Amino acid sequence: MGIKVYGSMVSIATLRVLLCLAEKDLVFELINVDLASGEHKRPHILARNPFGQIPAFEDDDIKLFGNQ
Ligand SMILES: N[C@@H](CCC(=O)N[C@@H](CS)C(=O)NCC(=O)O)C(=O)O
Repeated sequence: MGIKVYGSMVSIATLRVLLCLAEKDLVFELINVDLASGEHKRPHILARNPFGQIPAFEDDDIKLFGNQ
């Protein structure tokens, strides 16, 4: 339930999303994805972003992701 962002505080793309959510004063949960260990290429992230990149955004049934 609620807004979930799968990402990392060392990811500029993640920080862009978090900035927008903060500007709108929205409550969200950041689920850390460890880029250094390649976690973004593992199945639980690929299921949320088939390009294997972060961030991936979920708000109940709304699922968003980007790519290059
Ligand atoms: N246009 C995408 C870019 C996402 C992106 O480049 N994410 C980087 C981290 S900042 C990433 O996942 N890099 C790992 C990779 O490409 O394997 C977005 O804004 O969501």
